[in-house]
Amino acid sequence: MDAPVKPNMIDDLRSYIEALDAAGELHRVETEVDWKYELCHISKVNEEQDGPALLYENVKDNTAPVFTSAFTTKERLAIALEQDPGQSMSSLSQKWMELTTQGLVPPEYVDDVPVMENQITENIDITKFPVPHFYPDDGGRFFVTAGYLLTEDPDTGWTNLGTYRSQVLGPDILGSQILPGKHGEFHMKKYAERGELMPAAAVVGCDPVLFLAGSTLVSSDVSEFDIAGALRQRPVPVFKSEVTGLTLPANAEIIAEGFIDPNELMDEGPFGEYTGYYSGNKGKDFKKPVLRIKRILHRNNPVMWSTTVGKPINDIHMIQSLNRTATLWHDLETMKVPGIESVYMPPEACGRFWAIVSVRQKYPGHSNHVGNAVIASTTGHYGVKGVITVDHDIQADDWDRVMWALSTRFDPKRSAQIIDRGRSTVLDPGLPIDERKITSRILLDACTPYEWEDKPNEIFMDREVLQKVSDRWSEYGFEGSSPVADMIDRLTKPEEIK
Ligand SMILES: Cc1cc2nc3c(=O)[nH]c(=O)nc-3n(C[C@H](O)[C@H](O)[C@H](O)COP(=O)(O)O)c2cc1C
Ligand SMILES: [Mn+2]
Repeated sequence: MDAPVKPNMIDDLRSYIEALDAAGELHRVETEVDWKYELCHISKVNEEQDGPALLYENVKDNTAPVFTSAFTTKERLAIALEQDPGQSMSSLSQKWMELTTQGLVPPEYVDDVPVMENQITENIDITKFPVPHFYPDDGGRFFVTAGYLLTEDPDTGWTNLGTYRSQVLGPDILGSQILPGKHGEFHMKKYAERGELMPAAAVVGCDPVLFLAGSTLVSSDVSEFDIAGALRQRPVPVFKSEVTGLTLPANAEIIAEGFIDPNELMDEGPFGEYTGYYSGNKGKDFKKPVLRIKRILHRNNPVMWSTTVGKPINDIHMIQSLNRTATLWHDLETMKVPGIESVYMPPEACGRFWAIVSVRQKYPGHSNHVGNAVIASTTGHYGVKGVITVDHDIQADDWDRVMWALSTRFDPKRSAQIIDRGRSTVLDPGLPIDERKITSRILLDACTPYEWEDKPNEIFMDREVLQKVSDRWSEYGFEGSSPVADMIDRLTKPEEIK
C-alpha cells in the first residue's frame, strides 16, 4: 500500500521529536541530570507550567537520551496524530472516533527493521538504559511508562498492545502491572490453562500513535496495531521475532522480549499513579506478573521515552481524556442516543472520573436518558463517578459555561441522582483501600427541563446584528478572523436556528 505523503509524517519516535522541534515544541536539556527523581521533578515542574516537550541529552550513568512531556498540551497530541494543532481536545477526540470506526488497517511485514540494529542476548541489564526513578515513595525504577506490553492470543493469534507500567525487578526482570480485566490478563489466563509460558515484549520508544493505541480501551480481539493503522491511514511496519514468535514493531527504539510465567508473581510498586496518589500500600504485598527478558533489541542511539504520571495534568491524563472521550462518544452513538452535540472527559478529572455531555433535547427526560446512557456504556461504566449533562448551547469542554449551567439550570434535589453500584478501578484513592471494586456514581443534570412550559427568559443576542458584527470584525480594528462566525448559533435564540 502506498503511503500518502503528509507534511509532518510520523512513523517513529524520532520523526515525532523532529516534528516537535520544527514546531518550536521541544526543549533540549544539555546539562547532566540524575535519573533518580531529578529528571522527573524537572519534567513535572515544566508540565505544571504548560512547558515544551523535553529531551534530556545527558542522563547520569547513561548515554541514551530521555524524552518526556510529549502530550501535555493538546497541540503536541495533535501533532502526534498528524492532525491540526488548532482544534480543541473534544474535536480531536471526535476525529479519533471517526478514523477508528471507518475501518481498520492491519500492519505490514517489512524487511527493513531498524530495531534489529542491536541485539543483546547475554549479560542482559535493562538499567544500561536510562530508566527513571520518578517519585520518592516509588518502589524502584520504571522501564515502561510510555510504551506498551505486547502479547498474543494463543488460540487466535490476536496481537494486543496494552500500556501497563513495568518496574525493574532485576537486571533481566520486569514487573508488569496488568490490572484485572485487561487484555494482557485475558491472554495470560489462556497460557495458564495450557500450562505454558506467555511470550511477551515490553516496547519503549515507539511511534506515538502506538503508545496512544496501546492505552485505549479497544474491544478484545481487535489489535491495537490495526487501530494505529486506522489513525495513520497506513499500516504499521512489523516483523516476526525468532525468539518469541511475536509480531513486533519494526521502528521501535527499544524492545525487551521474553516470557511471562502466569504462576510467577513478585512484589511490585508502589508507584506514583495518575490519581496523584501511590498505588498499593507501602509494605503491603503487591504481587504482579513478571517478564523474564531473553533478548533486548534496540536501534542505534536509542531514545528512552518516559512519562511522569503523578498528579494531573500530564501525558496520561491527556491520553485518557482523548481516547475515553472518543470511545464514550462512539458508545453513545452506537446506543443511538439522539441529540449528542459534544462529549468530554476532562484531563483534570484524570481523564476518566467525570464525563460531560452536551445534548440537544428533543423530549422530556432526554438529558436524564443521556446521563444514564453514559454510565451504562462500556467506557462510562468503568470508573466514572459523575456525569454532567448540559444543553446544546454549551460545549462539553467549555468549563466556564458548564459551571454556569450548574449554577443556573440546576436544582440539587431535582437534578442530582445517585447510583449506588458500578465498576470501579482499584487505583481510586477516594474509596477505602480494600473496597475499591465497586463505586457509586452521581448524575448531575444541568439542563433546563425540556417539559417546562414557562422557561426562564435567557438573554440572547440579535442574530442579524451578530452577523453584521462578524462581517465588520476587522473594521473594528481587531486582528485575525472573526470569532463570531462559530458562535452565532449558540448566542442566538434556539427558535431562530434553521
Ligand atoms: C501512561 C499510562 C500508564 C498506564 N498504566 C497502566 C497499568 O499500569 N496497568 C493497567 O492495567 N493499565 C494501565 N493504563 C491503562 C491501560 O493502558 C488501558 O486500560 C488500556 O486499555 C489497556 O490495554 P488493553 O485494553 O489492551 O488491556 C495506563 C495508561 C497510560 C496512558
Ligand atoms: Mn486491547
